Amino acid sequence: QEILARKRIDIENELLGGLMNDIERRAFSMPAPRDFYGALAAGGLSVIAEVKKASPSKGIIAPDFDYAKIASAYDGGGAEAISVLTERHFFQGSDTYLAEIKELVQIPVLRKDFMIDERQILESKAIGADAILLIAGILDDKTMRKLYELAQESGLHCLFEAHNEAEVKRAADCGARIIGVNNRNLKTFQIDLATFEQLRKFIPSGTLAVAESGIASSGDAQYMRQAGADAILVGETLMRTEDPGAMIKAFKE
Ligand code: IGP
Repeated sequence: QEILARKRIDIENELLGGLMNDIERRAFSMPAPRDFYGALAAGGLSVIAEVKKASPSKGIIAPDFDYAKIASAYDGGGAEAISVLTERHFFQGSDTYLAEIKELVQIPVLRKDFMIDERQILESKAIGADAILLIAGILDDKTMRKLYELAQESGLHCLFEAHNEAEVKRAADCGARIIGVNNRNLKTFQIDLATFEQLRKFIPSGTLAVAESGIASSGDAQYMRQAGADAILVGETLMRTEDPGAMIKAFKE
């Protein structure tokens, strides 16, 4: 709730301050987004590697945060896509990180943020995102559909995030082609990898299933794959390792 309250203030400040025209202009001058769905659907276990400096549950994860170096290591290390936190106050993210990383890498880039307002879609396009996150738990059906529709008009793919059966079903009913199950409860921050396994069966066939959060070893990655994950989304573990490429490789074995 606190994160969403801050997000609303951010949106008003940035987007209402006469900046919307500029964002629109930039959004429409961007090249077509990269194919996030296609990157994940290529077969085997795909890895979405996350660039995240800090989080509310873990505090500072990467004190000497060299996001360009990390993103290059992910790209060269065989990740299928990169997720970049852009939320400022709780994750110490930035739109600039995403924009710079997009220029640096070849693979699609997911904007990891709390999308609650229509204006954030064009903003995402303008900063170079190829895909956005839609968290079912913070959106009502009407807003989720509207954001999805606008994203599709902008050529952005959507990763829908769910944490219980009802949310998976709402995302599926909305027409989601990629559904992520967050193993972390966003209210308590508790991790339970069995969440993915329990909810996988509610994700329709033909829809990509992404296991998110708490993946700390190649054993965890294998568990997610055996439970039916097409992709895993890994942040903290990859941020803390010396050799992200080796770890991505181990996840896929
Ligand atoms: C990554 P982890 O435990 O590997 O660092 O988790 C990712 O799933 C997590 O950052 C995340 C997230 C979110 C962050 C999942 N859903 C929504 C912000 C907002």
